[in-house]
Amino acid sequence: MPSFRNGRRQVARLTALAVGATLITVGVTQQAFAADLPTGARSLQSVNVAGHYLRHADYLGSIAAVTAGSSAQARSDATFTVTPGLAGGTGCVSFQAANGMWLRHRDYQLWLDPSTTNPTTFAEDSSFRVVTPWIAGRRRPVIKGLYADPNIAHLNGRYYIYPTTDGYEGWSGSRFKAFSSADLVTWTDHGTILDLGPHVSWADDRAWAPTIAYRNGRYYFYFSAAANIGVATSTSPTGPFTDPLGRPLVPAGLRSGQMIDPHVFTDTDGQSYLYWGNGSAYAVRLNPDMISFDPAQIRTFGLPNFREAPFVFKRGSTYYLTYSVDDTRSENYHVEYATGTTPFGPWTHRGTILAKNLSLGIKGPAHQSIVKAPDSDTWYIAYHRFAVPAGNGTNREVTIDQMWFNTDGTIRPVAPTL
Ligand code: FUB
Repeated sequence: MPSFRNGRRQVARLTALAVGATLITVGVTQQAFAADLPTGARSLQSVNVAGHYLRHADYLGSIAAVTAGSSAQARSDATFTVTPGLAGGTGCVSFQAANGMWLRHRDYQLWLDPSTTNPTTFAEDSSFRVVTPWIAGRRRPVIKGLYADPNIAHLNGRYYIYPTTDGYEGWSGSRFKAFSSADLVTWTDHGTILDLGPHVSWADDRAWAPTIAYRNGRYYFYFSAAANIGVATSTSPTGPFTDPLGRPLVPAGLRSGQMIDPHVFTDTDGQSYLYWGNGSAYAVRLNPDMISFDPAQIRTFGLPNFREAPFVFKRGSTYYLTYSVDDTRSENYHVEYATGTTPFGPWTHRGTILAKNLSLGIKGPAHQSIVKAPDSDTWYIAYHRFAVPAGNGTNREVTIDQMWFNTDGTIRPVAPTL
């Protein structure tokens, strides 16, 4: 076992620790909400030194590289049970190691000690407040609760996410909600924007995978419902949305596979395209009214491994068609992509950009959507994964990571983060 008795310089870097879905900073006075408190066993990954975790060795804390291939001892040393703070008080936590000792500070260094050490100060020395972080960081999941299939868009000066409301057996949810944010960090819940029961006459359940588009002062909300695709419109991105057709835009059975997972891409010339599909990928030009198209003009693409969730964006003159592979119930659900020179391809398959990371407990990360920060070449990918730590294919959560390009325009594999 390596020694970490190398003084306070290294230990002093431990100012900010990512704990599960919560960013913790030691030493700031503003408290977080009690609901944000992490509980249970966690590993504490450094915010600014990738792959390094808070670890104890020889009773001294440090940050150390820990991977799935590390020894059982190293992985155990990097696991703490997060408990209500021994010193008491809202937003206060303590960290107990697997050997029963507690993380505490002594002479400004971090130590592992039994609770019998210095009984007068032990509780305070081994308690830390959950507070507003010193450095920018994102809370995961970005939307609290069970949501999936996030469609992220930048509209009217704000970011919006339109997800599937998850947590229902058989994905049988019936309502759509919207969330918005100025900074991708703090999200406002706008509540239900479309409820299949009262608002849609032709479907009552399987409210899945919506997408949004804007044209001429109106917002167009495309959604899957009972394996059809519908469209609803509003003058606001947060609704209320109403169904102008009174029937599906893409009815079940129009083509092979489920008529689900719509996405609308609007090209720089103003032409909008509807993409959708499960099993087969389809695309068609939308008419200028945004609520009709010529069925004779539907295209289908042969995309390797395509399952569902086609999402197209354009960078420079290159069109990127991203899509989800495998089954959303599988930890292997992941994102692949192809590039083309037009919105209809031809498509060149480029491989995987996002997949599970079991060393972080990240499973099934896919059903992606991508947004560019305004006036920049900064790109973000929103996607869902099995809720961490105990989710599955119907208990999923939404998160966002930055997405980078190589100089040749290919997309670098996204490192999914907690
Ligand atoms: O959320 C229901 C379905 O699961 C979506 O339509 C698929 O893309 C998959 O994520």
